[in-house]
Amino acid sequence: MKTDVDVVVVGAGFAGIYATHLLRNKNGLSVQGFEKGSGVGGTWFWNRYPGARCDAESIVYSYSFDDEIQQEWTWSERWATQPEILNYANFVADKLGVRESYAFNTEVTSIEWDDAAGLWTTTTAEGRSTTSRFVITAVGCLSAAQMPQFEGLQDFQGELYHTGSWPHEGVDFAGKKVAVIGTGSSGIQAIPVIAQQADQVTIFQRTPNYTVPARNRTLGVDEMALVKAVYPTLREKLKQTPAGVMVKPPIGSALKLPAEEIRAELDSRWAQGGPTFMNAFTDTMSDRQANEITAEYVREKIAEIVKDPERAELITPKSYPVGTKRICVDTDYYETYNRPNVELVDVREHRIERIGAKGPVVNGQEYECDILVMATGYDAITGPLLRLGIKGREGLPLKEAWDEGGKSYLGLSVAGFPNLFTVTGPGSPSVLTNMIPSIEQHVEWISTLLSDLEERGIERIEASAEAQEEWVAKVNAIAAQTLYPEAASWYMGSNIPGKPRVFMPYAGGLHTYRQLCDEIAAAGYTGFTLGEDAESSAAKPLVGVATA
Ligand code: N01
Repeated sequence: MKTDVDVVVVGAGFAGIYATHLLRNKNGLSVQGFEKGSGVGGTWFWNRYPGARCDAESIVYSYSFDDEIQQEWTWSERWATQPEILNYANFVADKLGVRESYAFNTEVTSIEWDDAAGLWTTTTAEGRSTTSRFVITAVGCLSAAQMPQFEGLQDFQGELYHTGSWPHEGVDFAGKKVAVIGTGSSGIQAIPVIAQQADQVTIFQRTPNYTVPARNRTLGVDEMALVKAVYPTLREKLKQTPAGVMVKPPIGSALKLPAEEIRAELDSRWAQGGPTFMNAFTDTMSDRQANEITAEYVREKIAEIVKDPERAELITPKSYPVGTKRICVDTDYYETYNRPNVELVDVREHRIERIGAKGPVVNGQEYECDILVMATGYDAITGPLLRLGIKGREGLPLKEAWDEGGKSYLGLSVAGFPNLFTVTGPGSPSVLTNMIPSIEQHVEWISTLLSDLEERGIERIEASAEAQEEWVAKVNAIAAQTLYPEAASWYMGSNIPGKPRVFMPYAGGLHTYRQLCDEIAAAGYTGFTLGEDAESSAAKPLVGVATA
């Protein structure tokens, strides 16, 4: 069956840019990309809030597939700012010439599989339809912003913003009263910067968070030159790591080491800055008692930094193990609570009742503000995919297939949805790793798969329901060996009312996962049904398969 293009790619973030490039230039396929924003960059296109930075070091939060790109681009800071990362995405997109394959300002509203014809039809908000043999979703894990449905929100008279959809022209906080709801990574990065500019900042905190100092600094030209000289070897080494980042290895079990060695290690990592703090010991993420040692260290730091003991107590996390909600990386977050223009409203016991015309209302009090910032997070990992209106075989909506949580084989492919690939989908390492190496691994694997199919004259591929069930069980079993399920986090879907509570990412490490994916490919794509087999599986009823 003739289609408009070979492949539709949804999203022009780092995954979309690379997928479009590789499929066009290596596989020789025709590609139509769709992107809701007016430009490339994905998360870095939307998250323009003040203080937005990456929490993976810039020298490794970048593509490795093209030495020319990594030699030409020079990072200026240890943790790159949002504008610098967005410039980088634009630089790469221009260099690879991928922009011409995209329709920007174009929202995809449905993607439907026609089983008889063996093709996907992607439809946009404007009603444009495009048929393709394959669809690749490159929509990111944290792109479906979560705006809580507070009563009265629509009647708020001030300016309202979500960190994940920040105005391009910026926001002027000077002389303003600002309310911030949310103290996750976004709130923790934005609050110190807003507090420096605004007259008054009122922070509404439901759950206190653990955060480690970034210790940001500029990267010298000489330092960058040294990195560039070793880039090829460095990138190869990173492929053998669980998270695709450089981390100092753990020094041993926190339960077995002497107290002074533990202290010295945590002091050293706290002074060094960044999330490597969490890698001090082998058992921090698997043993509650071991975890408590690192958690208690952060609590002591809060008590040291925050001058008002009552306030320090309120912002001290105690109800969940450190690291089970993603560890935050900040510049002067705890210090900001010493500022006279910062007020803290604890909304653990008394929740935000509603948003009044002048501001949030808690326990009967309306907190007046000119600007209300929602740093309230995302419907993570599955959310961006569910918003695409995907329907697979027999018209099965993805939403139904996932009514018990995001089930997928390898985080790449969903039973009942042939020829559809989900870059960094649920059940893949994704958010537990440096996203760019994870994206590269997925895109390269898909590209190899498509050329293998081409070579063998196979037109259809689909994850088998059995392989998917086994993979989901494996992902759950690995998560169960960790402390992650103990927190009500977005990893678990706990931040979204009604969302099934399932730990979504694969916690076995990117290196292990990469090897598994390679073995599956080498064995002829075990766990997938190919060609005729996939077609005959079309006859099998889907009910109780995809949702089993
Ligand atoms: O979102 P979050 P985020 N009433 O879900 C609160 C990545 N990221 O945008 O914890 C009151 O973590 C909510 O409270 P609670 C990174 O992976 C990376 O900050 O649910 N409060 C929480 O405090 C990160 O983990 C970078 O009780 C409400 C906050 O809003 C992920 O994105 C920077 C509420 C949401 O925190 C998400 O971070 C930024 C309500 N009704 C983001 N609803 C870096 O690279 C929600 N909250 C550094």
